[in-house]
Amino acid sequence: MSTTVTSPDDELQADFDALIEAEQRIEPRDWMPEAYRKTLIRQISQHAHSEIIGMQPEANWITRAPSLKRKAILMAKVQDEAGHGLYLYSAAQTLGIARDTMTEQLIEGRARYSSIFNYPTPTWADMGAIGWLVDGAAICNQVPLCRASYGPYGRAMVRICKEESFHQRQGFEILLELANGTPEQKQMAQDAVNRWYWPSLQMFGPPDDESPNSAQSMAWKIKRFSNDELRQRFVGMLVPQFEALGLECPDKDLRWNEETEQWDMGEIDWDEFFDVLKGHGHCNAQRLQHRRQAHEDGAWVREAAAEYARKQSAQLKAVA
Ligand code: BYC
Repeated sequence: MSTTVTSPDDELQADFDALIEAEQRIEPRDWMPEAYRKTLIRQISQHAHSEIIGMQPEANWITRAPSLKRKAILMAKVQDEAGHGLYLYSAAQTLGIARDTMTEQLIEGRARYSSIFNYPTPTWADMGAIGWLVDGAAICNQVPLCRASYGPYGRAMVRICKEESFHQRQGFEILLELANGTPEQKQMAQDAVNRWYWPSLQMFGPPDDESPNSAQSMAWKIKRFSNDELRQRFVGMLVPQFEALGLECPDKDLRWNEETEQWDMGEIDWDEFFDVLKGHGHCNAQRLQHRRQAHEDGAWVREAAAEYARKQSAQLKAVA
């Protein structure tokens, strides 16, 4: 009689597969394949860096917001983004990577962050376009991530999505006010939307047939939908919102296709996208330089916090 010999690793893999199959969450205490851990670190750290770098284009307008109310809202939004970065760095730390390592990878230019944050923000309407389009795309991408198979990532996403919804509405409202203002204000809103529309579609990542990570990430239930599926969903959401704003969609080829029941879109400039990923966008160098400077300027805060923690722990030991 023959028996099937299984190694301890096979059993662990089988337990992991069963958890994924049953839509259960993988938690930091659970065994996981090394490739799953690495994929999560790649995506979560990139996501965290995006939140942190993403503070810069909007922070650029805090001192120039057109009213006290707008300034308070923008400050709250930018602070929210810092919070998102911190939840996500914490989620990545549960996978065994140190915060310092992730920071080093970012400031040395070895880590990715979303392509979208390498575009400039020359007018106030850019604050509206970022909130509406960039946070809008982020929500579309992140709502399914609330069901990501890795517990700490999915849970961080729930809170982040609630805050992103507020961000998206405040952006829409800025644009609505401008679109209903003077002809110059309406034109400023249209120009900003023209500049942010295509990069916001690129946020979802390359087309499915050029997305090397999607298939495995979907099999592991980290990603729930493909890049193109989410891009479709996003465009479908925008169409009635363009009408409500009274602004024109920059994609003149956009059509609903009755046969495929999909949006046929104009050509997305993927050469530009890959160029930005290589570091050649308008603001790549500036964003990294600014982050590096902020890190250096904050050295004394980190040193003071470490010294305070050292004294606290010495005091506790003395009492014990
Ligand atoms: N930008 O195989 P693929 C926010 C890379 S912040 C740069 O499809 P995957 C906000 C990709 O990493 C929220 N790189 O990859 C903050 C991969 O390269 P590597 C930002 C991109 O991972 C402040 C390669 O291209 N959201 O909302 O399966 C103010 C091939 O791609 C991009 C997130 O970070 C891109 N756009 O799917 C306002 C979402 N797209 O890593 C707002 C979390 C692709 O192999 N991330 N690449 O060297 C994800 O959902 C997924 O990682 C992606 C890509 C859909 C982005």
